[in-house]
Amino acid sequence: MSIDIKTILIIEDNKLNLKLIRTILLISNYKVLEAESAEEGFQLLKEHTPDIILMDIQLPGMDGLTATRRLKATEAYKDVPIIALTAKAMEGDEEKAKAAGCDGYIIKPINTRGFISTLNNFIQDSIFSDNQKKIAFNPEDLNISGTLEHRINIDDDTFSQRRKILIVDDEHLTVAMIERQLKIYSYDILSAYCGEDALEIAKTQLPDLIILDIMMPGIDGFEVTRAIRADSNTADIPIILITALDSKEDRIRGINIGADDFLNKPIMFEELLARVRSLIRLRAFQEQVKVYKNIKQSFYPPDCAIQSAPQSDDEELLLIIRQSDEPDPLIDQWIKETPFTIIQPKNIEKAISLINNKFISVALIDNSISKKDVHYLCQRVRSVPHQKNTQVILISASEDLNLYIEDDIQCPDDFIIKPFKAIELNARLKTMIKKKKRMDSMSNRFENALHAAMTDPLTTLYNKKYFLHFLEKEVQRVKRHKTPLSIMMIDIDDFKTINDQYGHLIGDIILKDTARLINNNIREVDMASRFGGEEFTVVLPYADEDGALVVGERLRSVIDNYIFDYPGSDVNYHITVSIGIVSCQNDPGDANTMIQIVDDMMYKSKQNGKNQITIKRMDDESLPNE
Ligand code: GH3
Ligand code: MG
Repeated sequence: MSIDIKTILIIEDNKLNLKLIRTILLISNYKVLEAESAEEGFQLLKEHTPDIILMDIQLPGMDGLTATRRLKATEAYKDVPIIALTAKAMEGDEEKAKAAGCDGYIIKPINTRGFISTLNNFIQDSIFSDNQKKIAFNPEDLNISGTLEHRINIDDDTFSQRRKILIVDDEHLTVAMIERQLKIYSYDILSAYCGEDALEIAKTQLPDLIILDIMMPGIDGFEVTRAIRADSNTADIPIILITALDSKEDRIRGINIGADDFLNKPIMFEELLARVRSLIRLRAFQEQVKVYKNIKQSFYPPDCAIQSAPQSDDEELLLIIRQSDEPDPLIDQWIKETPFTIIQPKNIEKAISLINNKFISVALIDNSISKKDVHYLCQRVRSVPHQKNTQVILISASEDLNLYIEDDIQCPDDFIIKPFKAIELNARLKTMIKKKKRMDSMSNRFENALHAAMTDPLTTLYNKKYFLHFLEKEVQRVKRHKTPLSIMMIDIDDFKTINDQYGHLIGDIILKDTARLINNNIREVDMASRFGGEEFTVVLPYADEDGALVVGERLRSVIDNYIFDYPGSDVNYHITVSIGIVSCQNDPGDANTMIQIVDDMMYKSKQNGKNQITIKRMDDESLPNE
């Protein structure tokens, strides 16, 4: 039984959170099902069996805890891990989630960096077997009435859609041969017999991959590569160059002008398929990065790209896994002379431990270990989040490579046939390291940028930009659905004195703790952010004047009664806050007006003696005069 891509069902009504979680999951090769309510989630469960469910606690209609209780009481689903998504860690939420049967919880805003590893922990801990998955699901068990249309997110087609490959060679026979073989694997094939046609097809059809012969009359493969890289529409399309055997210069030239990989003539099909698959994976990845970029841009201007630290090739670690009691002079000799840093674990267990704990660029697996172990190691490398772009090469003496290519997830990225030439292997490793780095820098850059774009580093609350984005969306929602909305501004009283008396370091710690107190004492649907220096905002969807006042008074008194007491300091600090609130029943005007009014209300609290709340209700009549 092959290990398939894990399926995650997200039940979450906040579209932005949904989109963020979806993107992170897709980028990490999960399949994503999504529902905006528990009822919709149940409908999806009739036809799909996810490996894990991420359940928002606060949902319209049936809430997440009730939904969890029902799923856990249903035979077919009792073993599917359910992770509660709690918007804020309200004290007691963890217990409530546990009592309802949740297997864990993740606090929103999700930490984009730790999210996947947290999730993987839950998946690895689960003892869910395939037999259990197949038990018929009876929707009656869940008391659902009526039907809802279910939908699967279109983005996950990235991993299943048919991919277009352009084959370019002036030898018709070579094109026909590659075409016939790749068609078996459900790729759509385009063909061209000269460089001019290749460029035309590349521009108009935007294939997912180009396999390109170097030696052609007219425009040769190098020139085609250069032209494709120079056009921004086609610059990202992966290119495999077909070179004559022993053409080291061609390879170096090819790398320099931007080819991604090479194949020797005569073409060996297993090699071809491995390279095609690994570059198509790169392509799918690039597309997901684009989705990621779009989300980021939806709430942050495009100036926040964080460059990942450039690494030199010398820092790249290579792992070679082989039967240690079988000396192999060829490999031994290569290890002695290669410029790369190689680690050789003594057995599979050591190899796994290295895969889990080190950053490996390329794992070379010798076929002296069993086929079962080769598959296991491939799958293992791909399941460790920080090695998701690590390349796997199988070194094989056998020509019978098709033994290893049945399954995409367990298939090596590339093959090297023994006896190999050291120069050949080194050149191949160089292109693989380059590819891995490209993928790493894309994922790091966007994960970092996304995280930085949303959060305030000191308090880890959302930042002002994200607050503005969120408020804008809430205002639109209120206009459509005519539900109440309140916002609150909280400013620490006399904070300058704290800084002046005790220093900015203590000031920072108090700011952080105040943020935590605010975050722990608002509802799950509320969203707290750091608006500026010692000023915080809370958006309270669905809260009217009375509701907002209850939350405001709770925050004011929690902070007023809190003693900030730190180890190593004998001072007990105390602060108070001034709060402004604006509430609207159905027409919030626009976000800027609300912010202006809530700011004025906060200043009124200051003027009236601090440590208090001033509230204003905005309604249709009062708006134009304010
Ligand atoms: P008021 O009661 O009128 O709000 O008085 P205040 O002293 O709190 O307000 P003021 O606007 O005069 O000063 C705000 C202070 O907050 C000054 C600034 O140094 C401090 N502050 C702003 N951001 C930070 C920060 O990130 N860390 C620290 N430690 N202090 C900060
Ligand atoms: Mg202040």
